[in-house]
Amino acid sequence: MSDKTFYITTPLYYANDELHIGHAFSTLAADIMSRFQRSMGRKVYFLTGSDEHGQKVEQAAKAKGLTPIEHTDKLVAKFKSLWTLLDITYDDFIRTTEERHEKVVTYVLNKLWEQGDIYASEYSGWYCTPCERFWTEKEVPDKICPDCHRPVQEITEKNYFFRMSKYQQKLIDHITANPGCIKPESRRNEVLGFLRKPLNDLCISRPKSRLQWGIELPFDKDYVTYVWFDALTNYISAAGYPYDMEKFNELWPANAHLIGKDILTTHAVYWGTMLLALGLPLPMCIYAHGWWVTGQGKMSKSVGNVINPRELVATYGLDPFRFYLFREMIFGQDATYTKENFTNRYNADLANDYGNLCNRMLPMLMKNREGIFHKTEATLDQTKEIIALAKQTKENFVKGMEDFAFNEALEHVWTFIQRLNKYVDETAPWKVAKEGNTTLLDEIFYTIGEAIRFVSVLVTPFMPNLAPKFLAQIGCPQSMNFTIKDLEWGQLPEGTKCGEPKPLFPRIETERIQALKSGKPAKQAKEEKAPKAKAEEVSTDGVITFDDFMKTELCIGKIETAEKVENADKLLKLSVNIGEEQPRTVVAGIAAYYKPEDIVGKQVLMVKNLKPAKIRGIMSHGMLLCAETEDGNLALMTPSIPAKTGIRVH
Ligand code: ME8
Repeated sequence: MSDKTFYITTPLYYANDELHIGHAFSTLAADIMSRFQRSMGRKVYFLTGSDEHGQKVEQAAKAKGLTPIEHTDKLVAKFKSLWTLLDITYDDFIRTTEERHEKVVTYVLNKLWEQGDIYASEYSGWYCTPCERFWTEKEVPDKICPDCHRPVQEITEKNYFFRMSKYQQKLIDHITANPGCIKPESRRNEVLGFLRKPLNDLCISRPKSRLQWGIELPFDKDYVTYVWFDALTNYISAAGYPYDMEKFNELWPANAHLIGKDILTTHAVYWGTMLLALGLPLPMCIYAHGWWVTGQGKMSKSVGNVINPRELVATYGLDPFRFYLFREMIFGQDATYTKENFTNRYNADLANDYGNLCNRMLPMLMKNREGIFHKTEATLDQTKEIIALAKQTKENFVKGMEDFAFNEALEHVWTFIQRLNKYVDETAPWKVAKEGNTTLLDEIFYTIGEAIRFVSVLVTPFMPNLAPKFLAQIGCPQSMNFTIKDLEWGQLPEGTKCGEPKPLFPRIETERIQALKSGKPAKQAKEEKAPKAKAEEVSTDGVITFDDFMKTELCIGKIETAEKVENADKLLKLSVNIGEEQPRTVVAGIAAYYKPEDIVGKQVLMVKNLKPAKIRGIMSHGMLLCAETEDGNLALMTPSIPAKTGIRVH
């Protein structure tokens, strides 16, 4: 790993409107990567900012009765307050209206003008005002903008052009020789495909008669600079070019420009050729991630399907929000946000898997070993397996992160957490405590404690507030300041005393759980305020007769098959053998707690004579009995020893 400062950037978001989770996602990706790199011992420079010139901003300000700068000042304050809320650790926030930026744009324009890479020409084309771009006759046969689908107008005017075409072959050669320079691979292929056609030169000016709000061209006072030419330059202006070359040489080339796939061409082609013309190295990697979409496609204000990050943070907390976005999206592909899917992720991964580990172990440690971890030799095969897996998990996590595969990195950690929960089941420390085998008990506790430390250090870039709280719960002093780089098994000191156990991820109560608790189907449980009872059959204190009870036929069933129900994260479709000719199909809301492969073969208690009901198009006939566990999980009721399948339960 080189000593160069890891320089990472986000797009400069348009200061024309407020930000949504799509923008938050790009900035969080850069934040998580920055935190990870710092934890790997590297120096980091993390740049974000605001794109403040151009027609979109000018129009948005006008609509509000403000001057452009009054308008952008207000929005920039909102951008910054969102980044504070999301705990974004940027090193620099650049505004394209700042003098330090404007003077670099002027420098670049002058340099390219003087070297002949910018020229004036009469231009006639079809202009789209909202997109601020020209289209050729061929590109708009129906006179509708291919991007925003609004009408375009024919305009003929003198403009200034950057000789993008001159650098086309150089750019192709660079992208071909550097496979990692545009990621993922599919986006690199997209750019190479685009470059197969001859590139037009880029119109980099706008006459002031049409647009006032921009950086004036140094060689023609009647024009301002095209907003993309201006904005892209931020990546070098913030890095010190050309006035602080010491800083610039430490930072440039950028390690990563994180962007969404919508602005790939501007970054890979416009920016790439601009840098080639300036004689500067190209960024090491442009990473174009996918979009967050809702049921109605890509989020946009005009469609009205925008998810506000502030609301999600207020509802679920910051760290679960940060975690969800990266666990759910395969970086590079699109992902769909739904409330249901958020709740399921939270309950399954955070409340159950991660939160549970601490909640299960710490009270036992306090009860049996006065809350103290003792370092012992690893004697059990399972302990040795956990230690080996911890090391492997760190390696896989680091590899995933270095490759921007955030979700893969997290996947490795969660596989480890799930193995740990099994370790607790297999080693059954509550039994070992009863037998009085304190050496073995210490081995088990230390293994779990050390594993929680491993997990918490790894996930700190994603959950910078709660992961350290897990470390505090197992007693790690803050001063130990564990880093991913130095993470080794066995660093939890002998004699560490655990802190106060507190559930850090309280379960989100879904309608289904409320229904399970109340014993009513979800819809009914929601609709019914008070259970209806027949006065003549049920006494006023809720006591039922033997005959009433006997109306409910309970039996032992054996789960033969289990599979997830498509598009329903909470449901499993089970076929349950209850000794009848055909197994029963039962749809159960347990997918957040049980994986299909874990419950096949299990015996369960089932209500046999429940009226069949259609759930998600599947006829479900029967209901499994479940109970909430002390730590907020859901336990399927099973016989304590194998019983006869199909037998009635009294
Ligand atoms: O394009 N899902 O600014 P912008 C994921 N000013 N990411 C999304 C998203 C979504 N639904 N919506 C937006 C601009 N983004 C220019 C950039 S850079 C020199 C100039 C993110 O405010 C994503 O990173 O329209 C996308 O590329 C960016 O916001 C666009 O932000």
